[in-house]
Amino acid sequence: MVAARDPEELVVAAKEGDRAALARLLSTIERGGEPGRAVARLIWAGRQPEHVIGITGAPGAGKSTLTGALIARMRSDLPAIGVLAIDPSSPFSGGAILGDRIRLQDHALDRRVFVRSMATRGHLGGLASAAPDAIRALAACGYPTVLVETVGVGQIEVEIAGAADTTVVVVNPGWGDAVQAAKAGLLEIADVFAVNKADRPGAAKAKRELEAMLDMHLRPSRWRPPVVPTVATTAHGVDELWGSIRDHRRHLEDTDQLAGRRDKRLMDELESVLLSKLADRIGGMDKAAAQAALRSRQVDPYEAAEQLIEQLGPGAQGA
Ligand SMILES: Nc1nc2c(ncn2[C@@H]2O[C@H](COP(=O)(O)OP(=O)(O)O)[C@@H](O)[C@H]2O)c(=O)[nH]1
Ligand SMILES: [Mg+2]
Repeated sequence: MVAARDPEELVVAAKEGDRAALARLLSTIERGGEPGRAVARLIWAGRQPEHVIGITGAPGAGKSTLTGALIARMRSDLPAIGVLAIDPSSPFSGGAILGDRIRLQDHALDRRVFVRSMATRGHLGGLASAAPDAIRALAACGYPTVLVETVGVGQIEVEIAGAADTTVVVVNPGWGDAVQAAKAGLLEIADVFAVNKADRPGAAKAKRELEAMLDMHLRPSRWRPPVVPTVATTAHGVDELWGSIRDHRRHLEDTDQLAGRRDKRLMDELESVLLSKLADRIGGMDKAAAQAALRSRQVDPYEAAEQLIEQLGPGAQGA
């Protein structure tokens, strides 16, 4: 039963294993506003995520297929898995979104796998703050291991991918110059590389190129991302991929980096919430006087901005 419920009832039901309630709870988070805030507050104190695994890469690289194959493999080691598929909102990807849903539905009947798509529609800033809440909600409701599929193209997507404990960057053979990965910032966020579609020519070359890139750019003390060839469609290499993901998780724990990463993630989250709140308040400002002063050249843009910032002072009302 999913009649209108208040956030508290919804959270209680979702924590008790009511999947429809969890779905509604995630929708509430996604919509944001005061109900989203209320849910996020209730979830905050709940069970924390144990392992957040980001799967990122270009559209069509095979992220969803690989996610599906990984879930199947992970299920023999883990009691429950949450999946957050962050869909690009561009009209070009309408088909891909549908495709994702169908592939991921292989697991829809598995009660211990919870798959959720989240759209980036319109408000990217909103998504950046909704994703951590959604991950916490999945963990609090019995899915402490969470796979997050994102398209590693935009800044926000890379940020979300980088917010995982372990980030898998999916590339393909013939994807050619690894310099592109470096440019996209993917080299810094990769903890594991999957060279997917290894059934196609050029897989060994792609692996060699990536290894060479790592030789050049990696600090010796750093975790060296394993480069794992996979064929997501046949699950070839998926066992090794899961092994590398677990190795990385263990490495973080053994080197006391897990807590540090999570702390950094939380502080980043604070920054982005702060920035979006400030942006809201800046948007709502009465700028007429400062603009007039600027137009008549009484003040320069810096002074105009400083005058406006004073409006945000102690007396200013919150957004
Ligand atoms: N040949 C081959 N095709 C694959 C492999 N993995 C995925 N695909 C295909 O690549 C296409 C895109 O896959 P999808 O998982 O939707 O990619 P995503 O956009 O990164 O999520 C689909 O047609 C898949 O069947 C693979 O390992 N080998
Ligand atoms: Mg996909």
